[in-house]
Amino acid sequence: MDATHFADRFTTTLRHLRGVDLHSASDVDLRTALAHTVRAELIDTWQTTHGNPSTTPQRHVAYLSAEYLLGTQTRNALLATELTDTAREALASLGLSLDDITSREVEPGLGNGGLGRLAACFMDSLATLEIPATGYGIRYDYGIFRQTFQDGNQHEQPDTWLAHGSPWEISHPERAVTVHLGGHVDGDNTTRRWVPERHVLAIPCDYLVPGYKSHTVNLLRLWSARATDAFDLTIFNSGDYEKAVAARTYAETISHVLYPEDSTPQGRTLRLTQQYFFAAASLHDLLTRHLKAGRSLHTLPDAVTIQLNDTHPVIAIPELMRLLLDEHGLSWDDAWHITQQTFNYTCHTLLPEALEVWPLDILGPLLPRHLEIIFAINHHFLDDLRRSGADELRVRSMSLIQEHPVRAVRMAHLATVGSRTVNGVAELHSELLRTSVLAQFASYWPDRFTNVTNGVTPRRFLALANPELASLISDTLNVGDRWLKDLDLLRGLEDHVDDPAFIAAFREVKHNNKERLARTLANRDGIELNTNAMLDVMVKRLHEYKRQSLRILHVITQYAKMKNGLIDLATVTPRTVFFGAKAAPGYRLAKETISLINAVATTLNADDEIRPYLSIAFPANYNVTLAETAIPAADLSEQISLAGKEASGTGNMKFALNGALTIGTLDGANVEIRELVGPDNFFLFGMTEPDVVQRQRDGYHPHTVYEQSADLALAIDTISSGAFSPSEPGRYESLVSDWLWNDRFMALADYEDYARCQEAVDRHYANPDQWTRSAILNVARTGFFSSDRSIRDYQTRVWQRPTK
Ligand code: F58
Repeated sequence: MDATHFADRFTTTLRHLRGVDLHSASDVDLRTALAHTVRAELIDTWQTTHGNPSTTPQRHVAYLSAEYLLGTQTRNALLATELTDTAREALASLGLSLDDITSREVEPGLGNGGLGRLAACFMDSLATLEIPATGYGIRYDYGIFRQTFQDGNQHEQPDTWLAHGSPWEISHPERAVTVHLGGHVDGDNTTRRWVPERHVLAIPCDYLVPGYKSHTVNLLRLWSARATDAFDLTIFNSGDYEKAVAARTYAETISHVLYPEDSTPQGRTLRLTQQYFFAAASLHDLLTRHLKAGRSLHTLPDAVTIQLNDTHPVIAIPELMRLLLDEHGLSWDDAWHITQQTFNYTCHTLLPEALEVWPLDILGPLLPRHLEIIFAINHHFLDDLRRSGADELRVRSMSLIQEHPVRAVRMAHLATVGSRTVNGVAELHSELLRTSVLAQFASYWPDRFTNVTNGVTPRRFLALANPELASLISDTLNVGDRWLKDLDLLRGLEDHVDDPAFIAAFREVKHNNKERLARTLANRDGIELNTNAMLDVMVKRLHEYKRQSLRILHVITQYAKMKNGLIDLATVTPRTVFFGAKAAPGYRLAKETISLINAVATTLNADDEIRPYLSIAFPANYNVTLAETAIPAADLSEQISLAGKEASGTGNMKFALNGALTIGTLDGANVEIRELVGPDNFFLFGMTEPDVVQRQRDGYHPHTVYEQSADLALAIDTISSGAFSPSEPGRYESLVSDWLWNDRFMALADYEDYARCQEAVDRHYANPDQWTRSAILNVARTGFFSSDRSIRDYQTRVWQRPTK
């Protein structure tokens, strides 16, 4: 398509779809028409990809995830279809700017953080690698809350991403699937029949997922809940209008809002309803397609492989069993074989409190037949276990049912028993799954466990986010943009690490990215960014284990020393410390940490003497769109979780790929990043995972650490003195006392080593050639972290394994 053709289609779409002409078009009209113009291209490709599933030789991948943190769509679709320049030229010929139109696009924030963003990267890579796949999830009316700060405290506003419609969505109410809930189970020992009490409709809302320069467009199918008409009508006829409205409300509540949790599941009925709602609708979709293609249910595992993104969709395991047993009349053994060979489970955590359990008194009333099936699965499993010689202690600890503090289903156990493969998301994480979290399962089924280290899509996080670096890479490597599909080619940059012209160009790109971030922050937040300072960035959900507290304590020490004349300002490497973080609404300590960071920011940024050397930028509402501007501008990437707690991290990979150096612990994928970039190009500090275990065994007393570290004490005492809360000196007492007497994630224990390591960062930065060299080597050596590589690993280690 050339620019004239594009412009023509665009203006026609504007007229026919929005009923306006160029002169009367609003921002929303322009955005919508642009999206539809590009979407039309994708639909043509999509029809060839999904034309006839029965001729597809590869297993179809079904990715089940309660979250997809997509980011904006238009620029990505233009990139994938190679229409960016065409669109730019076309719009310019109409007196419009592509960048203006796309910069106002609203991102669908249908995820909390890393897990949801990973799902989005994987969808991109599946399509790019031309693997037939469908992503299934929930179309929340409201995504992750919009964060605002009032007096430095986090407030949550509803995320109204659908206010002006969603031009990328194709909704099919006529293809609604009915999902059943509640009720009871009838029948005798041999035939069981679920008699549900309620019925809701699941409406498929489809998003096209284009592969980059590929012939594949996959589908992301998000389910939206609606009341069934039949249900409404019965009640309407009885004249009870309030009850009818209540039924509608009940149904529509299911997909109304994303739970803004980060790692502690809250065990609410609505959450389980959401999980079952999308798992059931997705399985219905998969089975219908399978049967329509004339295939037998016995061949399901050969045709389809289902990847469970954490335990949120794991209720699909008993649901498939129910369909096979109750609806299709298969024997238990056949149904179990099919089920167990179809599912695979990815675990994303190491925190015990993040492992989902569903109390029987929630699960039973909502899904009575599923609970029976879970008991039966457990019965068979525990029998086998006993036959293998396991003692009762082992049997109890591996059971799918926990007895204390309340009887509940352990979803990670159900997932492990019901899946062909279980994987962790980084080498260290997978190892810790095998040796601690799921150790007993790993010794029982050693072959079931594997690792697939996470990755990120270079299309969004390099080509779109960092166009200047992308074109520098293309110019330097001389392979066009082939590297975007084969990220290991970045290795070729190592040949240029001593080339002065390349070094200068690389440095200029980084500086331009800082200028771009500065413009964004000025417009978006009214924040002024010093583009001549080192940009030190910590962006991620706020959680104790990630240790934003460690970062802010060190900033406070530096500030206090500068104020007290303990640091000669003339020797200081100027830094801006950038934070982006949302806290779960009910997470008190996390919200206090946000308040503290904002208070310190206010104090530092208002101090004319200090600000040129040390300042804080903490824009509210960090999201994918802001990440795309912040990450390319960063010099230093803070990945400072307590070793053994961050499953992988994916932000860490995005920073390294964009030429930031990492200061980090040996945790998650940091371990692999450091191995690849080399110890000279990575700032390592802190306890290792075995150190942590040992220290906890020996008895950890944070107050003693405080007494022994003058610098740490200086930071904590400065807070306690009310330096950041003059009208209320005791404002941060709860944080301080938690550090001194609890400090579950041992921020204090790692403080001294962290401070030492930050000095090494300053020294390295003081030598720009040395720093840039390290930054280039980070880019050159981290091609491994493309999500294309992750997906290839899933193909060979998980999806293409022969069925047994
Ligand atoms: C994250 N988990 C891990 N969970 O923390 C991170 O290390 C990893 O890189 C990433 O997954 C991808 O594997 C995560 O983001 C959630 O957000 C859940 C949302 C639903 C409630 C429980 C936490």
